[in-house]
Amino acid sequence: MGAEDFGERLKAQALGPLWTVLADALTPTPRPREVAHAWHWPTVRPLLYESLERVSAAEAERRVLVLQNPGLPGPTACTETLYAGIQIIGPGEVARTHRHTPNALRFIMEGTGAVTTVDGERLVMERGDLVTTPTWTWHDHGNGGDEPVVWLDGLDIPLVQSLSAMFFEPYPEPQQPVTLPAGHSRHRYGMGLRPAFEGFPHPYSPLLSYPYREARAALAAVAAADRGSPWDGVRMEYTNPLSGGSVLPTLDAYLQWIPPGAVLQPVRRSSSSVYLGVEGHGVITIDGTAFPWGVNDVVVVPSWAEVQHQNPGGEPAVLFSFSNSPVLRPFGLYRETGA
Ligand code: GTQ
Repeated sequence: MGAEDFGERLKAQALGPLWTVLADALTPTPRPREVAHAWHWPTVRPLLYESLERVSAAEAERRVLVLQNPGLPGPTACTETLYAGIQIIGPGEVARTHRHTPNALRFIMEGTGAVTTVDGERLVMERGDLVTTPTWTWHDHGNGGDEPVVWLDGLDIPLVQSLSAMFFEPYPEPQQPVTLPAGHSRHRYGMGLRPAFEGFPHPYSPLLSYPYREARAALAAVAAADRGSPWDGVRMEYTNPLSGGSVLPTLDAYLQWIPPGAVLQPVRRSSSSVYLGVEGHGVITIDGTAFPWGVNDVVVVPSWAEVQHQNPGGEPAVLFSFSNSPVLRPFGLYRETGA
């Protein structure tokens, strides 16, 4: 009996020969199915505003255009582990309260007057602010202003799905009550102090909002004094003030300054990342393909792709980004070249 027959008899017993698949399983370097891709704001924006007319926030639960990676089959995958979407909420609308095991972060792209409430604390959302809704926290969004508000959502949905750890729960009311004073988490954890009378038992940052006014001022001040890294320029990480680690257990977030005229060095990382243009414009070259970006453009960088940043303009370029590196680091799976 031949090898073919042996293969069939193995298959019938839910067995398989490793020697025929080993080279595809244990590859020398990562082979992500996600591909590099850019979503340009002038293209996305009219479609997003069209969705405002086509579906209500109440019908949609969340009115979001998902950034679907062309290389991945799933409807909610930007990389094998990361989800990204652009959410719009109209004046007077509420995106009702729910909670889920995926962690979420939001970076406000345009509009003013929206708020997110997280476990009883109301957080204002202004352009450039980073607001987190960590795992299993109740959260709802509202827009009390008179214009639509738009933000980038970053979540770990594909990771949580692959681990079969998805849980979701709706809140009994559209909006949860605001039970905490304005500035609650900021006063407790955002002033270089922490409450000495209580611990914080969660695996995420107790700070839920990182205002752009402050982050931008810090970035500009550091960039005035330092060139930063050869690969990233002045890249500052949003941190958990209790641990110094990432803002969310599975997601880290950065604000990055690339000076006028800069051509940075190429780097590969075993994390995958999503970038958002915040100020100015630049070019991210990914495995030899140039992706020019402007304000509110989104660029996805696959795992182990070679990335190079340039700022051909005369103004500083500012990028927001998030990645899955916190999931890799504790297990010795994070690698980067050049470091
Ligand atoms: O705002 O809670 O883009 O639950 C995807 C899932 C946003 C949200 C998304 C969500 C949310």
